[in-house]
Amino acid sequence: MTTEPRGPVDSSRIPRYAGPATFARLPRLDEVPRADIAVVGVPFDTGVSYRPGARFAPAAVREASRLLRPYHPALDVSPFATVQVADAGDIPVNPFDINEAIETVEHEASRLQSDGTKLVTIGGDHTIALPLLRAVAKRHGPVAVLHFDAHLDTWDTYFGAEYTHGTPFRRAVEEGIVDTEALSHVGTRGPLYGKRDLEEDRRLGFGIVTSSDVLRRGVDETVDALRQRIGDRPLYVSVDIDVLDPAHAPGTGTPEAGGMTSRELLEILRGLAGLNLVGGDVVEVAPAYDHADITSVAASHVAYDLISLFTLDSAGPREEQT
Ligand SMILES: [Mn+2]
Repeated sequence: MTTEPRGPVDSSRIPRYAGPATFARLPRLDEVPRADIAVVGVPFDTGVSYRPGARFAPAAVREASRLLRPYHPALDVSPFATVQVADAGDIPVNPFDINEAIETVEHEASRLQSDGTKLVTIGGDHTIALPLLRAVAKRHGPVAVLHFDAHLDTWDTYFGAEYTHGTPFRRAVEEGIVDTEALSHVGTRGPLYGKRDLEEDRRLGFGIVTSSDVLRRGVDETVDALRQRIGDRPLYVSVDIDVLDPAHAPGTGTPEAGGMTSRELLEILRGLAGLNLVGGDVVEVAPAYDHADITSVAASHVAYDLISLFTLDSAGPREEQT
């Protein structure tokens, strides 16, 4: 690429709170020739089992992302100056037909990735992880999955429905689109229906780092274990914001006490630098239950860290950048 990436609106000239919101004030995808990384919203919450409202998350997270600044000191990278990052808007999905919505997400995510663009998706409820995984598996084959969540999301059905926000990772294993040697849940906690939930989850191939494991082992040991399991496989990172304690993410559909802090989550994400990241999402923000944008701010930082990790990957090792 000979042309410089087009960066965000200059916040030293136009205040951050002015104008319509795109993610981090980035250009829209239709304002640039192509993007290395695109942020896309999926305003969908028809798959939820408890509180609805995640359909409003893409708009809320874009608003909360106005304060993101262009340099990431912990990763020593300026993502928006290094590669072209753009906001691809929202994928318009049918709120009345889950199967059609899943097809639309798969189709649109595949289309957006067709020229090598990597996607950071803002949900939406967790149902959308299935079509997003299908789209990355089409390009990369079965992928390793790092799944941050209070819940397993490997249940079989709810009220007879196979496609819900509690079932995407079981469907993904059944469809053969994930690498069952490298599937991990992080931050799991809270009551289950029974011990069988854990047995079935293990049988599907998942390893679990619980919320209390993160507390007891700490971030570094957690990161080491995860990196060993992932190796150099193509990796998809799915972040259900309810992995955070309700103190750090009150605005979500199925809150559980005893969760990670936003600091722990961001530190673990930064520990993934250098891995072969091929896609990521942050889901389950439900703004109507939020207070002072706590949850949307956390989600905007998760998306920013995913973008920064992609940038390090695209730009090569850090020492080669200058
Ligand atoms: Mn989930």
